Amino acid sequence: MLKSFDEAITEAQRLTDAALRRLIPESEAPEARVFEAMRYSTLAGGKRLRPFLVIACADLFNVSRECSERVAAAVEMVHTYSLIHDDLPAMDDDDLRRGMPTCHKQFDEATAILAGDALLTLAFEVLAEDKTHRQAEVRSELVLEMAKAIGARGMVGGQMLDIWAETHALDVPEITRLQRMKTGALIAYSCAAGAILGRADEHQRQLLSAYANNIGLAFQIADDLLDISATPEEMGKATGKDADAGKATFVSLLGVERARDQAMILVDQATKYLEIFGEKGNILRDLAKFVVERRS
Ligand code: GRG
Repeated sequence: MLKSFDEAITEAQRLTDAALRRLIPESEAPEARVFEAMRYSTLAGGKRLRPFLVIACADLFNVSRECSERVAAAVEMVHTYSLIHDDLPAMDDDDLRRGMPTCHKQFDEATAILAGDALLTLAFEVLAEDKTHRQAEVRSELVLEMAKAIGARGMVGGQMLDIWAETHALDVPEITRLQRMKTGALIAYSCAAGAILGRADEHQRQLLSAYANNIGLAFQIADDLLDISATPEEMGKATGKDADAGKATFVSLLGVERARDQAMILVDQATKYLEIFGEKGNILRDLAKFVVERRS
């Protein structure tokens, strides 16, 4: 029987949390503090959107949950590392994340840097382990594509551009490139990972990649809209910081109405790429809508 969207996202959250608890054990060793900080930040909640994408895309190809939940947890580790480092005084200097003190506030700066580093490294360890997929070729592709998505040509490069944008006025194509790298690349990897695990053919991979690129941008536009309309309580973090810093966003460049329309167009386009998956694509269709309708 096909699951409802709410059941599917709750299940993905449960699987991801359980995998994270298993993969980041508590420690009694003198270095326990770094494990504590890793668990603190990864288990602090969050929508688990990226793990959900991994699991939902892998489900299209009937991948076992033992495999997809490990990749989902690895993606969430990378996402959490990026949040921990983004919150540091040298970057955004934020006090609140997921409704709780940021990692460096709860622990200290050095511990937060190390917890981020350790999560990033552990993610690659998990992807490379036998349990993630019995075929070494699949594991190697998961590792390679992750490295490409989050390095200087992907997420880290996007973050560098974001810092550069503090002193340079960006136009819409430039903001689009920045966001594709900063947030879009890990979202795209989440979908690609499901297809890699499922040994999808080239056509299926291209369709999922096009779907991911569209929802990645829609996600960012929705985030820009929430940044000016939602409360810090709803978002679990400070809001309005881009506007205060005079930074260009999709909303500042397009205006609220056009930004909202553009997000809806991207969601419509995204769902068109799912046609070949028939009913099995329903969860991903609902997920595309959730990305723009969410309140946090
Ligand atoms: C490598 C330091 C470093 C940063 C990489 C991705 C990134 C750049 C920084 C993360 C900070 C940030 C505000 C990114 C914008 C994208 C965004 C809204 C992230 C929050 O993702 P959600 O909404 O968060 O999925 P939850 O808490 O639900 O997981």
